[in-house]
Amino acid sequence: MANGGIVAGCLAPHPPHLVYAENPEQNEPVSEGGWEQLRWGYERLRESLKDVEYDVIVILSPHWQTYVGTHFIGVEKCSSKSVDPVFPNLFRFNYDLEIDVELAQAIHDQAKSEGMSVKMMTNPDFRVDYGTIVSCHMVRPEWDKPIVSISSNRSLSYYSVEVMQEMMIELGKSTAKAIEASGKKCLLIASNSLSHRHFVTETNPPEDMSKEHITSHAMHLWDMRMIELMREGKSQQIINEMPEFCEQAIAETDGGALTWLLAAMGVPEEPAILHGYGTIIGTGNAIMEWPCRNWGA
Ligand code: 2X7
Ligand code: FE2
Repeated sequence: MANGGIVAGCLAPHPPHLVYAENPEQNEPVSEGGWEQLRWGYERLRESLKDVEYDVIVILSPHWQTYVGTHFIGVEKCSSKSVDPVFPNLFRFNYDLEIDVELAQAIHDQAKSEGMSVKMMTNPDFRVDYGTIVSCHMVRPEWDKPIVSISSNRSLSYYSVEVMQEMMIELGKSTAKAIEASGKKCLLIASNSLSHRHFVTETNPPEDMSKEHITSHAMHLWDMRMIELMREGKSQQIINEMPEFCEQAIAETDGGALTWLLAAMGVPEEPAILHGYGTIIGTGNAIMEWPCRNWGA
C-alpha cells in the first residue's frame, strides 16, 4: 500500500491554561475563560481542518522527555488522569485515547533502519504527557482520531541544538517515508510554544487577562521573527536560526518538535497560515498551519 500523506502540519502550543479556559467536561478545574486570542486561533485552525479527511494525528511533544533515543507509545488504549506538575490547579484532565500502534511501529522501524536510536514504549500504565493531551484536545476536541505519540529525545541536553536538529531532521524524513508507505492520511502536530521565558508567580485568578503579556521586548521580537519566517515559507532559514532562537528566547523548540515537523513536510517553501498568536504566563505561542494537502504532488 502506498500514497499515504500529510494533509497538514500544525504548530499547536500546549499550555494547560488553554484547556482550563475552555472548561471541557474532562478537566476538573473551572475557569471564567481567558487567553481568548489563542483560543480563537484554535477555532480558526479547527474551521480550516473541518472538511479535511485524515486517519490519524501524529504528534511530538517536548513534555515526554526521553534521554536514550526517541520513544513511541506502543499501547493501543491509554486512559488515566493527566495532572500538570506545575499547574495542578489548572489541569487535571481525564483522558481516554487510542494509539495507532501500527503506524507508530512503522515510523519506529523506518527510523531504526536509518540508524536512529528508537524504542516502542509498551508499559500499559504509562501516563500520557500533558503537552500531547492539550494540543490534541485543542486541535480535535472530539477525540475521534487515533494518535501516534512521539517523545522528545533530549539530545540537546547531552550535545547541542545542532545535534538535536540533525536527529530531528532524520526523524522527520523517516516519519514522512513511513506515512507514505502506510497509505494513511495524517495530521502532524508540533506541540510547543515559541519564546518560553515565563513569569514565576501566578495571578489571582490565573485567567486575569489584565496581567498577561510577553515577558520582554526581546522575546516579542524573536516570536515575530519566527512567525514572519513561517509565513514567508522560509523553513530552511528557521532551521539555520534555531540555535540562536533556542538560546536567546529559551524557546520550547529546543525539544525538536518544530524541526521534526519542518523536515517531515520536506522543509517547505510554501507559506504557513497564522491562525493566532498570544502569550501565556509570559511565553509566546503561535498557532500555525501548513496546508500540505493544497500543494499538489
Ligand atoms: O508547558 C507549558 C508551556 N509550554 C508554556 C507556558 C505555560 C505552561 O506550560
Ligand atoms: Fe510546554
